[in-house]
Amino acid sequence: MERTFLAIKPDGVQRGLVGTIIQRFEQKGYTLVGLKLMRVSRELAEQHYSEHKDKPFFAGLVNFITSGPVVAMVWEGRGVIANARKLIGATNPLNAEPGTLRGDFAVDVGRNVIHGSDSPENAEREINLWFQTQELVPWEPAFTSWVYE
Ligand code: DAT
Ligand code: MG
Repeated sequence: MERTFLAIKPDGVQRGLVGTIIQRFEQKGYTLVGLKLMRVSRELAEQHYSEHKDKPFFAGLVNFITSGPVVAMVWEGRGVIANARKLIGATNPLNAEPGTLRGDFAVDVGRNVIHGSDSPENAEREINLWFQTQELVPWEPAFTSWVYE
């Protein structure tokens, strides 16, 4: 089953959106297999966002993601990588559709509440970067046959 890495950014935690965000993915029918509240080191932030290291917003992005606690998560389910991105919405919340997390809960691109892996390659890379294997908990929810045919 496919897995993706999601992180509620410091703005989402500070604004009390942790429960709401987790609920969205639970209600969709996806399965939480990893979860931790943590402060992000500069080293982890720079590795996580390494594809953006030459962008003008990189320094601000690293400062922001290290500025407060983050909720790091791994979610599992059919199509979860692409569908979590759809539930999250466009990078710039001003372009994010209503009904998406960024569309409903954010305004500025530098305060867009949540991160989600954008491809199977990045999902694998980010899960391995943020989580140890023993921190991930495989389990089969009782609802499985009511979500999957
Ligand atoms: P996403 O988070 O949707 O995958 P991304 O990978 O292109 O977006 O960029 C990572 C983060 O960097 C994004 O969530 C917010 C910030 N960011 C992106 N583009 C930006 C810009 N033009 N100005 C300021 N911050 C930006
Ligand atoms: Mg990205």
